[in-house]
Amino acid sequence: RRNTSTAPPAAAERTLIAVKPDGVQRGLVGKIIQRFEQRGFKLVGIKMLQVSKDLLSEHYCELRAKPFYPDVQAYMTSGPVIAMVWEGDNVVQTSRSMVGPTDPTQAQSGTIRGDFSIHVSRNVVHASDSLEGAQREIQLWFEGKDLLDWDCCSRAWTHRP
Ligand code: IDP
Repeated sequence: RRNTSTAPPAAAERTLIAVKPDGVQRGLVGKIIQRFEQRGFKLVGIKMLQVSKDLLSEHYCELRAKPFYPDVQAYMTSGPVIAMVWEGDNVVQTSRSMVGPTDPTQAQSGTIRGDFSIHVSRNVVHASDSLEGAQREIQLWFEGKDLLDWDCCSRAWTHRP
């Protein structure tokens, strides 16, 4: 079944997760996907892309004026990124806690950033920080036809019926 819009089915929550160029180069894509799968979330879209400066400046519209933005732009456009949309109860907030704080020096072991990174400018992964942000970012990165509304056979074992 294919959706034409990027909106999730009723009551389903979705977020944008992206493995940044350092995560791809370091071979961490599988490990990061595994964490979301094993937590019980459902993958509804995935693609590899070279991020353009235009896409990045839309994505980070609140960061464009920051002094470190040129570094962020060089980093995020330096190689391929894996962009994903994950779905499930409370996925926005839960994935932020799975990813850990922006600055890896503040990140607990057990979080993605806490386990795989040591510097804010190479922090491996992006996760939307709010429901509104997630909707905006999913629309920016994906077309509705590329998000699949599918039934996962383990749903009844991870979600309340
Ligand atoms: P988030 O990725 O945890 O949502 P944001 O504040 O939205 O954090 O920042 C976006 C990205 O910009 C960060 O993940 C990080 O890669 C980069 N960044 C943020 N602050 C700095 C900084 O002070 N120096 C270098 N890069 C930074």
